[in-house]
Amino acid sequence: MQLIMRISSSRTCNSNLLRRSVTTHQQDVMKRDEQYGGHHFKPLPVVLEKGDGVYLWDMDGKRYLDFLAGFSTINQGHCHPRLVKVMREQCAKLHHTSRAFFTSVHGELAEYLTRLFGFDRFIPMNTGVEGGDLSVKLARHWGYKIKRIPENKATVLFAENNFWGRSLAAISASTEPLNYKDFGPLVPNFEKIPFDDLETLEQKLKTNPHICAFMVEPIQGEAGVRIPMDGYLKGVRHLCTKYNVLWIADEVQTGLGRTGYRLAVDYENQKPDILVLGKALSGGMYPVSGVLANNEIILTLQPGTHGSTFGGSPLACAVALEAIRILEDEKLAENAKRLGNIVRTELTTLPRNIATEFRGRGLLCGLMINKDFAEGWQVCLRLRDAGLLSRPAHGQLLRISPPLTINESQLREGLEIIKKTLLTF
Ligand code: IF1
Repeated sequence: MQLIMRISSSRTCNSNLLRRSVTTHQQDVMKRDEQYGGHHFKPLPVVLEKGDGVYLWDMDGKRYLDFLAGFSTINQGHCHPRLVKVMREQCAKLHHTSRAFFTSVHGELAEYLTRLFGFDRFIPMNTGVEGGDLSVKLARHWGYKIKRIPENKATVLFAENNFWGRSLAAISASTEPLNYKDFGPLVPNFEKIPFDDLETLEQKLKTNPHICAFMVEPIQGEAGVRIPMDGYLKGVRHLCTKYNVLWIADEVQTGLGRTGYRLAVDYENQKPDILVLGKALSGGMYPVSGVLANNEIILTLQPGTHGSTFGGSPLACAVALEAIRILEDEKLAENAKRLGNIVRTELTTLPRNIATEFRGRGLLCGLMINKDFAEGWQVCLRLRDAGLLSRPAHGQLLRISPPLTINESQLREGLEIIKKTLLTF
């Protein structure tokens, strides 16, 4: 009974958020979702039906600029013709075999990625969290087999406020109670240290010889586009090498052109031991993630120690290969770098009573809306009405992460919408 009351009250609460500008047509769809779906995620009230490049359309044909890009997944833009073509062709030819057999496209992708990023080997998975999970497994395995850590003693370090997904391992690494509270017991031997703090990192590495890895995002995404001080990545590399600990870089959100570099670690020309990719690895066409590392790490895995039904399927590999080629051919990292500077120039002119802070590198940006001015969610509703879609992080940080295919005039159109909406709120 109590549960029913809670469900119905949350439904009423959500309905209040449906502004009049959303048609009853769309409201019906949202109501059905709320009735039959889980209530673990709160979508912005708009029902989307079509995407093309940097634009999205709702069920009623209203067009929006997409300034979220599926949480930095749609780097190549919606329905990129080259991706659609490969998806169709591979689908009609051979979509799945499982890794029980060889297919040629798996090796083609692995060869391309290892050459591009300078690692010996690539293991494909499906989602970002599986990539993170595999990287932790690899680090522990390396810890026992190569570093000779005593059985069950391997410890993994994480940065506070990290986010790498929702699995039990990922939430065990989380420092956000909403993610892990009442989902325990959690995975043991995961320790957390402050992000952007080399001193504490060295302290930990010095005192605990059983640490096998430090996993960190080069720029923390979910934490609110937190950019570390210059020299942090170089320091992490130096300390991990010094103490014989693997550096796992979670580039699921920051990688593949998003920050104006092929990888966010390229900003400081650093190379992690294990690189995790996801999201834009497939341009959002199909879930593809994966892990890159050298022989010493990946070859610790013997046949049967890891696997995935879908990971590395011909469809996934063909889509990922084309998605990466698009990023390279269209020089999307360069575009992100150039346009990111325009975003910064334009949005830092907003008065502090409206926006207190701008954070960004390339097209991974966030604008901190002053809480006394408006709630981030309300700003997103107004932006939606004005034809631009995004979401806040932590209530107040307006995410600005459009597809990397966006051109300057489309970007300026979006920035004008944001500025005008905020200045006439
Ligand atoms: C949610 C944010 C983005 C990630 C990094 C691994 C994963 C993610 C750095 C896991 C996933 C997501 C998932 C989604 C919201 C989202 C997100 F809001 F949390 F910050 F992208 F902006 N590493 N990020 O950011 O990848 O398994 O989901 O494919 O779960 O709420 P996944």
